[in-house]
Amino acid sequence: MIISIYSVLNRTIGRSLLLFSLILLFFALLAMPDALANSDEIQTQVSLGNNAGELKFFPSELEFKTGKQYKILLDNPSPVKHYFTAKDFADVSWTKKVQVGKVEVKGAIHELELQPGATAEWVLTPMKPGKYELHCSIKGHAAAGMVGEIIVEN
Ligand SMILES: [Cu+2]
Repeated sequence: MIISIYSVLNRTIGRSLLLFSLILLFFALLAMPDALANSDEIQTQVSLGNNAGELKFFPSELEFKTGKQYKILLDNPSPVKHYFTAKDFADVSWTKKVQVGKVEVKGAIHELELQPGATAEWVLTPMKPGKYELHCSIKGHAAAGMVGEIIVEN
């Protein structure tokens, strides 16, 4: 009788402890990739034009490393709308999300259009080294100098 109570208690405590540790492990694993990603995320600021109306990217040359996660903070301080168009670069990158205000857009992204005063965050990981072109798709802007280069190194 005593032995059977002991074994039932032992089994119950053993199981709940096991369950408890499994639940802990589950949440730890759940939280880990996010924590790792956030601590490794590299922020890069890119302005599309400036308030003087210059047709340029600031900076016009961007450098990335493959396999690292970047948060590209885009803003348009100029009086006209602009595009951040880098199709080949986008093709060799894994986009986690594009965030605009409280909206997160997931999936493949190739270009972003920013209205005057707009900001957006593009979180991505470049996967392949190379030199990729960047331009603004608004007619006449690239010809006027609104172009850039994206360099991805291993
Ligand atoms: Cu433009």
